[in-house]
Amino acid sequence: MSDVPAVKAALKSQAVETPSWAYGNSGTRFKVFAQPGVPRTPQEKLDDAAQVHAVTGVAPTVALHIPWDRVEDYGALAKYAEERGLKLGAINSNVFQDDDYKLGSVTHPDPAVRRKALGHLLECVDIMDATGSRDLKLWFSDGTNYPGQDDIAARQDRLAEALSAVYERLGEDQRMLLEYKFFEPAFYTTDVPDWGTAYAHCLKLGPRAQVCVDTGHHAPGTNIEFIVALLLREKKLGAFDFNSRFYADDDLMVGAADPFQLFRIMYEVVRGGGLTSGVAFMLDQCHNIEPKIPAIIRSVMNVQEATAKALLVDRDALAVAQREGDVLGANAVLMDAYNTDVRPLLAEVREELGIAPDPMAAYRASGWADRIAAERVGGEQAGWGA
Ligand code: AOS
Ligand code: ZN
Ligand code: ZN
Repeated sequence: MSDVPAVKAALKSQAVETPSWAYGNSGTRFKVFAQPGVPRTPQEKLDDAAQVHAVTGVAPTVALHIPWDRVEDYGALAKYAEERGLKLGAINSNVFQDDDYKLGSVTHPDPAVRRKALGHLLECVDIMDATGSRDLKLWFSDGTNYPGQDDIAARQDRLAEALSAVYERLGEDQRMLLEYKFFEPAFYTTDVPDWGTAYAHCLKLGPRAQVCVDTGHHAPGTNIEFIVALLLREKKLGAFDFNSRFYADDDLMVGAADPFQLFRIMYEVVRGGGLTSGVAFMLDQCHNIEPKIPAIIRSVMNVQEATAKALLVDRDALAVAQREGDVLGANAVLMDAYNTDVRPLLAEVREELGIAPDPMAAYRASGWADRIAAERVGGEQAGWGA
């Protein structure tokens, strides 16, 4: 049976990183529905993130996106975060929104565009130095739309060259997280389409290059927990971008579409030691119609619930059933954990952390939503609906 104090300790130490862009307005290509009180500055995004951390107790870091969070002084922004009990997390680069990147960024056929893209990635490492961030997250929209449009293998060479220049620039305690996505915006080839491509590049680069698994970036039916198990085993799982999807890269709240899948993923994380090996549990979501801060709180809670259930799996009983070839018994052990209502356990964990047992109610009671709606006028669009 599970050791409840150990389960609680693991839940208290798990940190979920929230993305700055989830606090701002975002939408689909059809419409951005503006919401009252959304942040107008990176500082206001941090103010909101501090509310999420205050009521959940487990969201102490915030991922930034450059240039959406561009400021004059990143050291000062880090200090601002610290004053609110937060730290700045992964720096997300952006080599997808300039006209120059129509045919790619680091894989573009024109060396001048490649140089520009690499310059941005290196600038992101400078920013990491100033913010004290550990992780650089790289997602490339690079790819082609038509067969013959460009040389598939040559693009891999160009990608490898840029990645290795960035890798060389990383400090000893910094990491590079390479994110893959099977399509969109490119519709024929994508230069980093899958975990295998990301893994192959990271393997060549070295131990400070690891893969980021965005849960919305796979073809329907893909067994994501298998990928997670394999990457963990190879010490190449660096991070998650958590969200959920019904169709493609929907960026809905994690755990909303398929909580069972999230549990299966978290079970592999727990089983593979990923709770303590530096894997970053980041959210990458866009809240288009639901209120932002409560949606982020809900997502953090969903990650915690899946983690709690994964921690409750009776590993000894599972091992016995597996050894004995007891197919149904083994499955039942897993399902027992999944079907446990972990909400009372998490309420206890929160009380032990000195916060209210129900984060949603605590946020509602805080009055923050009314305050920002009154004080902030003219909030910004996050940048895009990815
Ligand atoms: C794109 O689809 C991705 O999920 C990325 O993680 C992207 O970098 C992120 O949305 C912020 O730019
Ligand atoms: Zn992502
Ligand atoms: Zn995405």
